[in-house]
Amino acid sequence: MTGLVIKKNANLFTVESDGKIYNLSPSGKTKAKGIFVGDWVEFDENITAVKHRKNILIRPPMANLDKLFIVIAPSPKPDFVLVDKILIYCHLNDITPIIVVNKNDITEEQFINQVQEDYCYYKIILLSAKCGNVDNLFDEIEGICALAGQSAVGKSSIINAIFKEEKLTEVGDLSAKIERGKQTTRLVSLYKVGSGYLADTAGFSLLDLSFVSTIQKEELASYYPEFLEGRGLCKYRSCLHENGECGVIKQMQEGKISKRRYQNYLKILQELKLAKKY
Ligand SMILES: Nc1nc2c(ncn2[C@@H]2O[C@H](COP(=O)(O)OP(=O)(O)OP(=O)(O)O)[C@@H](O)[C@H]2O)c(=O)[nH]1
Ligand SMILES: [Mg+2]
Ligand SMILES: [Zn+2]
Repeated sequence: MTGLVIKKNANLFTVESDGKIYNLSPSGKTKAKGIFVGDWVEFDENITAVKHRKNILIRPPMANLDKLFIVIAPSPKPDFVLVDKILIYCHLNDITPIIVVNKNDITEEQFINQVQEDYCYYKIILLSAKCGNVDNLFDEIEGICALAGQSAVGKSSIINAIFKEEKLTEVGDLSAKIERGKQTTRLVSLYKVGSGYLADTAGFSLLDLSFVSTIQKEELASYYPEFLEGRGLCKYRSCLHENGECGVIKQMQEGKISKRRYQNYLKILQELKLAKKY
């Protein structure tokens, strides 16, 4: 049979298959440390094989992430370099990013307008976890989803609001809810929400973004969808879009590319260059 690993506890795995739950151990050649929450596995009495995975995250440890909600809020002041790094991470790992502006109850229009301008190539949704207004996010859940974002933007509040509305179905029934409360270790579990799964990553603030230093500097601009047109206009194909006869700079000056996105691109580029030096 085939199922989805929704929880891992040491060497014991909770697997969902056709709406049924199985508690399984790995068999001889499959090792526990090679199986992650989010993995599709084959099993009989034990887990016998792990199916090919499209991506793997180290922190939080999970596999096959389809969609990532990148949460920001007017307060704490957003770290947009961080947002852009997470977006690059999504592009690299075949994950659909959605930008979530939480704390809509205290958000000024100007803040939202700026975010919409900066991230016009991405889907943006507005929420207020405080007001229990999380339907926009609920409706977006499909496949395996998780939340990311800096501390205090409201990730735990969003997860709690979703779980409180009894929108937790089947797999995540009451027992799962009770368990959530006492989860002290940094384990990930998947809960069935709407037509997909939401990872309970309430204890995690950030992804492991050390991958950024492994990107080639020439490659970086390709992770900015709005740079595509401008890149075709640069004088040199090796252009890093820092100066000279550059289509990206030109488009930024013409207001076709967000200044903030461009300036933060330069910051990330500098970081790459520094990392490569050592
Ligand atoms: N006004 C307002 N405050 C909110 C909203 N959502 C969360 N908060 C507040 O923001 C603070 C941080 O919320 P958390 O849910 O703990 O944030 P977090 O992202 O989980 O933070 P970490 O666990 O540290 O990563 C709390 O004081 C919440 O009450 C909202 O929609 N509106
Ligand atoms: Mg939290
Ligand atoms: Zn250029």
